[in-house]
Amino acid sequence: MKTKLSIAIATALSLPAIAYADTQQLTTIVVEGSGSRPGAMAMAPDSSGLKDTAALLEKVPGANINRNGPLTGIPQYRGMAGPRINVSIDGANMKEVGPNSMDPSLSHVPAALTESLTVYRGIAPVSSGIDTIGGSMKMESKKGSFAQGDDKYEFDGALSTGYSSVDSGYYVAGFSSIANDNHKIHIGATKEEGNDYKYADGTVRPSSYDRQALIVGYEYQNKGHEFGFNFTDNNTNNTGTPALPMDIGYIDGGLYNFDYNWDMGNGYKLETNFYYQNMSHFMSNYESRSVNPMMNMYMDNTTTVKGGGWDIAMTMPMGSGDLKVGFTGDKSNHEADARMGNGSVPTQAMSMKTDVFQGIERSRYSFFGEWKSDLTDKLSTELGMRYTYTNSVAGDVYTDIGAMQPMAMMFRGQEREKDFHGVDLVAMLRYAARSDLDLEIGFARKTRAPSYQELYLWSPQEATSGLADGRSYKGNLDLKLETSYQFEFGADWHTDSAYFAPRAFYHYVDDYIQGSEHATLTASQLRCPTMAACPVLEFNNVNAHIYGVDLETGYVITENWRLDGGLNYVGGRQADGGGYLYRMAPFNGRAQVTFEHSGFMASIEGVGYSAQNKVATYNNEQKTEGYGVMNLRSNYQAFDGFVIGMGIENVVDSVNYNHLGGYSRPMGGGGVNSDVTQGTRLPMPGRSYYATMTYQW
Ligand SMILES: [Cu+2]
Repeated sequence: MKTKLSIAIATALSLPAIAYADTQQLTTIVVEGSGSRPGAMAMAPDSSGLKDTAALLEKVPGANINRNGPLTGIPQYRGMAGPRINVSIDGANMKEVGPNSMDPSLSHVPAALTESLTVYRGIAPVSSGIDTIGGSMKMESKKGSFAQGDDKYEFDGALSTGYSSVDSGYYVAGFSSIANDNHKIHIGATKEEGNDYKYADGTVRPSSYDRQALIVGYEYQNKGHEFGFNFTDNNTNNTGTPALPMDIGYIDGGLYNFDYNWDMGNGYKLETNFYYQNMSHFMSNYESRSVNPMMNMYMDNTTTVKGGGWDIAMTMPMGSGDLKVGFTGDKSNHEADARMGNGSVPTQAMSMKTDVFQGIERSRYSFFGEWKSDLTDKLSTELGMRYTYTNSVAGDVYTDIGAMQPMAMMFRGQEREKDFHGVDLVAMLRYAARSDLDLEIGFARKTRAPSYQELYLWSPQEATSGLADGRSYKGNLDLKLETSYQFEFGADWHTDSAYFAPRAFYHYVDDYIQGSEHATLTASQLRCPTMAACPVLEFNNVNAHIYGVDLETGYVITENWRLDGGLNYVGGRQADGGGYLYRMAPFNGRAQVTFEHSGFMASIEGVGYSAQNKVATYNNEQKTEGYGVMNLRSNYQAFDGFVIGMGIENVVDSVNYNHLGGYSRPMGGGGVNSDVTQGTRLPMPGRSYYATMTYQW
């Protein structure tokens, strides 16, 4: 695995790479699409980043996380999140088993088994996937490396463990691969467990977690042919999602990946990927939290997803550049069965049953062509086009609940098969203005078909891909697809000792899907999210602007000292005067000073978030105050391959509220209940001491 890390580092800046990258079993973050400078960085060990791969996104320009629980981090990129971002896991577009995104794709493989996380900065290329309206990310699990040369063997592996004090959490991870120059097998496993986390004024309940993961694979390479089979399995047990109305009981299941690549020479290359996934999930409002005695309603929901897909692409020389053409597609089936028990835990015999989602099938067939070329020695271009046909159907629904019968009847009588045709276009121009300055300009049109939740939520429910706004939603069978027109301008200045790469963007989104009150929807929800009643929202098409600036910068002061930082600003509002968009990352920045000397590294990191006062009115989004956090990190390579890491996060133990973290949904009042008042913003973890230990060979 050393080889792949070093490659990533070598393609990074002309700056000295962060040396601890090579000495730790760490995930590499690759920020792709920065013109001449595909940047890569390995992250310093940090307690959250070891647990949740999505946490690494806070360090990527323009990216952030909508956090609904310790393992439930939904990627946000420039104000868009959830189904608007294409996330691939080992080349597969995984489908979440939770209709409320309790298992975002990045939670499938823990950070300790993740080789790299790639984020396309700015406009994502059409070749990176379907539905890239908000961006595109790809994660690769660890797979080890082939031996170089005949009769050689390569034996890679790592053992690591870590502890964090704020949740008394630990993880253990093991990975091993053995290979010659043709064959390679690998296996890896992790176990992570932690209690409810603490903050200066108490404990957030439930926020404990418990996950085991397994990865196994075989790969073969010979004379330009590569074949791989990979299996990744996630087994999550009771894990809190305090920003949602229920918690994870379990998430179980795996992803099977097959890929075959053939490098035919002379610039011709075939890449194929096939995958299948089968997962099941249980969530409830009574296993990890207490049921509100005034409502006395016990609820659970069992869900499944079966899905699969393919990605076939061929690259060939064309004109002055390379043309890549491809055929991508997938199909997924979703079921969600809810049970309610009045005054007691529901059982098969004694409960009121409701099909929240029944017989959902969503299929996508998509073709693309992408041409990349150097036009002159200073000018290069990327032109792409993708056409996607999305077909979506839903079955009949059943409910035992009398009050919901008319809605079920109405849904059964409606045409539920929907077709969407989306055309994506990308045009980018990159210009090397000087040897140390690259400029980039880009235009795109990106589309996204409505999700099955947005279409088929037939009764007011909170199954909304993790919006966590406390509101019940109703689907809308008349939704149109979203179309975003995107403009991007970036500059990239880099010398031997410094870099500065700002980017500005403006997106106009036609038919942006968000909730709105509706005249015919007279039903109101009983709590939202406290005891106050409020109107149910319906998904509708509006128009929106999203705009902003993000930048990354760094400076190597001396051989031992370096400085890195970033700033992110995003704003979004409805074009038709309907107010601001929901859950937009506040203006934020980070700066880190790093000292390195012969195997020892120490850094001090400052993270600042400004207040978010530009909040959505349609769902009464709450404002959030600004905050600053200081983190101290260090690690030491005691001998070759053995590294100890230690640090303190939130050193001053301040109480901070993450605007992207949602409201506390469980009962408040302390004791077995949360110390956070129901319906108020969830505090972030307090001071945490952490330690990690890694041995790598
Ligand atoms: Cu769930």
